[in-house]
Amino acid sequence: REIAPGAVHVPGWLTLAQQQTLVVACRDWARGPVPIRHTKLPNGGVMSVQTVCLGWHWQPYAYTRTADDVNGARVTELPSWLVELGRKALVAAYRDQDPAAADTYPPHTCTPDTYTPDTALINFYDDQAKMGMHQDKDERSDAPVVSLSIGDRCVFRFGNTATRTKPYTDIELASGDLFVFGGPSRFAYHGVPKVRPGTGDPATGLAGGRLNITLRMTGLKG
Ligand code: MD3
Ligand code: FE
Repeated sequence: REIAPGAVHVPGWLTLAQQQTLVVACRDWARGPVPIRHTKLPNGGVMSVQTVCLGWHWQPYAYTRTADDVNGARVTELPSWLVELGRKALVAAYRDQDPAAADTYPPHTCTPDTYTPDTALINFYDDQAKMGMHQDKDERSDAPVVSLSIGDRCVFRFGNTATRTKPYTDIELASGDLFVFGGPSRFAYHGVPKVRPGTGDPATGLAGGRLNITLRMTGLKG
């Protein structure tokens, strides 16, 4: 389950009830005050993924408190229950995997007890949506990123820190999966080359697209 140093995949970590709670919450956050939207990039591009943020608004390529590229509204607060979930995610991915190497990632700057994510980026993928290879480097912190996947499966591409091309590893992410990216993997290139339409379970209300929630520490104040 350790894909690379600091990059740990925990399949099926979220319970069905947690996934359903997150879907309901995401539907609510997507309505506003800042509605979910296809982010416009400064180069004129438009992302195929739709995104809504909590805590801080990701406005490519900076974090702000108000969504000046959407409607100017202040973003929804990050609820404390998501901060708690992020800490439990670090325990599951790092401490529980290898108690001897407990709290190795990132090197002692952040343990599950001090991990305090201040932003969540919620991405919705329809059948055609993709995310190109990129690094997440708008945060002023090397604390781990926690990723939660819900709904349709996808191919997640985990690369290297030097280039957006090979070598990379393709991994299937399914509903309920946790992935944590810390330490040497925090600034690796990654992307989502394809979703697998129709692979979510309609019986549980988890069909019709893919949700990914990432928890991050921006390192910003105010
Ligand atoms: C590895 N999201 O929001 S989650 C993103 O599935 C993003 O929506 C993808 O990439 C998605 O920036 C991938 C996995 C992920 C998230 C953040 C990372 C992997 C990461 C940050 C550093 C390294
Ligand atoms: Fe990313």
